[in-house]
Amino acid sequence: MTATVAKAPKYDASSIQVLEGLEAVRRRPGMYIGSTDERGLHHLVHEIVDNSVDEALGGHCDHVRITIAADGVVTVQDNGRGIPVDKHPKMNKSALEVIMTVLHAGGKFGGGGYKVSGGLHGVGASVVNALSEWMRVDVRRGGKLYSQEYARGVPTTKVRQIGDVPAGEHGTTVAFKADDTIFTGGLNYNFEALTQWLRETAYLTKGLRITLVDERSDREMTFYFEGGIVSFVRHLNRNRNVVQDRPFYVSKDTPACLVEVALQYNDSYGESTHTFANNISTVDGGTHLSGFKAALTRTINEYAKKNGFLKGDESLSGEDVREGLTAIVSIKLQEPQFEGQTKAKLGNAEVAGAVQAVVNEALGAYLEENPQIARRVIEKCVNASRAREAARKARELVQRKGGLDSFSLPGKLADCTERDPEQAELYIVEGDSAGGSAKQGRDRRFQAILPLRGKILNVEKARLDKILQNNEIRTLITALGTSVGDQFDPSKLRYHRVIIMTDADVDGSHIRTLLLTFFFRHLEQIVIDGHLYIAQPPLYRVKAGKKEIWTYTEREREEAVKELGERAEIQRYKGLGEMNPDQLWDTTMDPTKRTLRQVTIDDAVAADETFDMLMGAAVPPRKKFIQTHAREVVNLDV
Ligand code: 2B7
Repeated sequence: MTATVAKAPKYDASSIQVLEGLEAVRRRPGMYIGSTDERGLHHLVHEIVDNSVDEALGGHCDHVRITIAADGVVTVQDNGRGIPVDKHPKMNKSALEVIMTVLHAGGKFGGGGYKVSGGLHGVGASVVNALSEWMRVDVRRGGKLYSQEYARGVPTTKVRQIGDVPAGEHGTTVAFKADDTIFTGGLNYNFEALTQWLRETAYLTKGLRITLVDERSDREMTFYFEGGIVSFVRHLNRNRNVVQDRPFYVSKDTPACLVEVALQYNDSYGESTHTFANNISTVDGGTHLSGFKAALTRTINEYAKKNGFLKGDESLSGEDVREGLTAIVSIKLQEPQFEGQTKAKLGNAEVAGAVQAVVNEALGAYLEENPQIARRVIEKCVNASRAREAARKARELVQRKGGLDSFSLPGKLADCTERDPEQAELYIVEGDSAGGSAKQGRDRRFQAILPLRGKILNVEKARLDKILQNNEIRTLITALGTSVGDQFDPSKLRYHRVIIMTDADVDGSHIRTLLLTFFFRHLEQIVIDGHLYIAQPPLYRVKAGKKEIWTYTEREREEAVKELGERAEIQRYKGLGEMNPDQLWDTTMDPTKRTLRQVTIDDAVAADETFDMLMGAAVPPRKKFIQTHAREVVNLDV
């Protein structure tokens, strides 16, 4: 495509304003699109696509197609009404040109209806234009094809009619090449990141078909969900056993906002509620979430009482009614206010009451009309409530018997003499024999050893009351000193280094995963505070004469053989039990020589996902990701 060279521009008041606006955007792009890295780059695509989504929300468009070309040009095409091209009376310019060149012009156009494009940044097409070395807009409207081109936001052509289109064809096409003097990291659009966002957008925009074509890698993906957020809920529950076949769904416009809620229970113990305002994911919740929770608790309690599921003054807590719940709460409103550090929490106060009223009414009616589903849901909530009560009693009982507090340290624990948690370490060791070596090899002044026998319970699939029946878990909690559940107090941790030491084989890795799951699920603060570690026993001993080298990787082994000569003897360690106490100390426990991996959580939500994948039923991919791989900490104490 060749750009027509601009004629000398005519400088009037409005064009000077335009230039100043574009200047401001180019000088401080971060203020408008957040950043100029990959996220910022994707932001450009979001801004343009959001305009198509708004057309779809108004019922004027049902397909948008996004193409990423090999040269970095992104083309977005919709079959909406086409941006108006007629003269804007005040500006004396085509409406199209105003929309594409005047900062914040968007708000003045196409009034009425809810706009996702006014969202978090909601800066509009003119900002994308200003940050593009080249842009072109084609409008199909009233049987004609119009077009205009721009360079860094400045028109290089007039809005021209360049042809005809068949009757009934209409829509807008925006093509742009981001300015690589601003996006200095390169125009590397990430297919996965874009599909993730587009999939979510398609769920939230019922009936809109979204196609992403990646010409760089010859990939194409189309998202279309007839059921909108009902499909979203079904998708989230796709690998679960559901309590009701069809999700509950309500959509209602209120003076405060348009409310849409879909929910469906499954037989797990977890909760998965996602909230959105104007298609923006509000991961920190806010007023729409509060309104939803309040309505759910109230409606279910009311129905349960009225129909004799609860005795006397029994009632279900919010947690009880959300056990096994999968829900999407999506609202659209005129002027969303996003709060908090990450701007991921909805602040509009009037929304809480609106969502609450809509859900109260519709869910109440749903329960009345579907007594069989209501019974199943409420029995599930009552079970949850009783289990929670049982867990509380079990904990109290264990505590009274001295089972979870540090006054009754388990017999299997070989404690250290050090009493200052900062100096003390606890090695959790797999099996009695390795435990024996560790006990003999350790420095008993500050190293405690807790041998665990066999596999601990898979905590992903059980509630706390059940988990506390497991002896190995009880022993571990007692040794840690923190208790668990609502009694959990991380400040009582007796050792500031808790080190998981398992064999370098499949069983060892399974036990390690089970332990990690337990820590993530029930003792998360210990992980967050950086107290959890994984020991790194060696894989080989390479020996020649009196010289021996312990190696922890295949590469180190090769190097050791080179160093000691071909006649070196290589011994592979399969289990901790194969090392004698001195060897275990030398290779794995001596603070001046050992390597520990610190376990970190980057993102709790994604941690869930990883553990679900590893341990539980398969669940949906969620938005965040997580690092469960531990960071390397070499010779921590030196
Ligand atoms: C708020 C501004 C940006 N706009 C319209 C009408 C349709 C329309 C648009 C659009 C991106 C890539 C292909 C309204 C709205 C401007 O005013 S923007 N379609 N699509 C779009 O930008 N897609 C419109 C009323 C009557 N006729 C047309």
